[in-house]
Amino acid sequence: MSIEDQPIFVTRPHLPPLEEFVPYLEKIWASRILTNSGPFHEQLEQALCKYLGVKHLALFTNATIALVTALQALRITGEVITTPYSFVATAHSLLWNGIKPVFVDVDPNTLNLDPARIEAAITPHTTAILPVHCYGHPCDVDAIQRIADRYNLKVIYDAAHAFGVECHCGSVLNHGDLSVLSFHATKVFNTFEGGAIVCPDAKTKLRIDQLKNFGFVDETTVAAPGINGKMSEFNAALGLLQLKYVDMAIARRFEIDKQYRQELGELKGIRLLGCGSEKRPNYAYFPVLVDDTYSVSRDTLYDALRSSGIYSRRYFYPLISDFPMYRGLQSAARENLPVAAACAERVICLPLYPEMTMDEVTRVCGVLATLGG
Ligand code: T4K
Repeated sequence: MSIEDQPIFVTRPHLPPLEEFVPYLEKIWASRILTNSGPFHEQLEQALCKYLGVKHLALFTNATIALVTALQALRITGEVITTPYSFVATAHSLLWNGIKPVFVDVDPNTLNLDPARIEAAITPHTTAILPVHCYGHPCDVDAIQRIADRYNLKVIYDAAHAFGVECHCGSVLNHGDLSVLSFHATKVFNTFEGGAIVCPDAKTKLRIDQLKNFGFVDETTVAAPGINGKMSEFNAALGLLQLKYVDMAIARRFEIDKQYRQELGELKGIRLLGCGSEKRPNYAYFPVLVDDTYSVSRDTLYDALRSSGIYSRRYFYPLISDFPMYRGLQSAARENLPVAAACAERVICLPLYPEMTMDEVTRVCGVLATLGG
């Protein structure tokens, strides 16, 4: 198979040199501490707080369980305002808590929840807002907080894409009541599977730590119906090692993002999403929107890329509100979500990962240019 025929996937997880991981494994084997807040777990929580510039952080087995637990920790009930333009786990976390999602449309520039549309969706049952920093681009955190303060609502950010992102006032993870990160294989920082809740105070962190450990307060007391959301020592050890490389990985992502922008910037009908308002972006994804002025439809482009061995993804299509467990909701109606619906029909996330070569970027752009020319 020649280099031109090698498949290119939307992402490829960054991994450290295997030999550097072996000493961590030796420590685990020697101590026989495999999970339940072991030494690597504690070290990673501290190291991440420092790296991310946040006060408290609780590690989890993945972001989905972390989202479910974040809602439980703040005793959220009734209705929660959220975005239809996300990975399905965002809304699933509400259903797992018996909460009704209320979908609100997104801003056409950021594809994040549009603050101008939130107030109209608030009812006496609304208790919280669950926005997503989509593709790692910060939401309008100040506008969302103003609404939350006015109506006494909690804000939980799904920050699955926002590892390391800084907005105008430092880490974007310090906004809202809680933020949830994902360390899944496909993310900027991965621990194979993993996630975390960022929280502002030790009391909330204690409650979250209890909830992720079945609700145990001590050996004989269970205070709430918690879940098993704990991160194992294997994943935590890997996280410690990955952290040494994450700045390098983000720097490399920046170079690839730049190359895409140079090669695609002038291509008619292909709209690149701006970098957003972040002071420190993480270049988690490279979404492009295929407009009517492009020569073919989004799906024809998607198929053409596949025929060339390039496996882009339509994140986020279909909209969450179109899945069977959501589409009966009043707020899921298409007329309520015109911007999100249009973007879901037009978006393609092109491959972007630290080990991607510039030749591979050019190969991807070549397909777009040939079809569009
Ligand atoms: N909130 C938001 C906003 C999210 O985007 C996500 C997850 C969550 C919450 C929940 O987080 P977690 O509970 O997962 O921590 C992927 C991921 O599975 C998912 O984590 C992610 N969002 C979502 C956007 O993308 P798929 O179904 O597209 O993944 P998959 O397996 O097709 O992987 C994409 C490509 O990546 C593959 O074609 C090849 C490559 N790959 C993938 C994996 C898993 C590898 O090279 N190695 C791997 O191990 O959902």
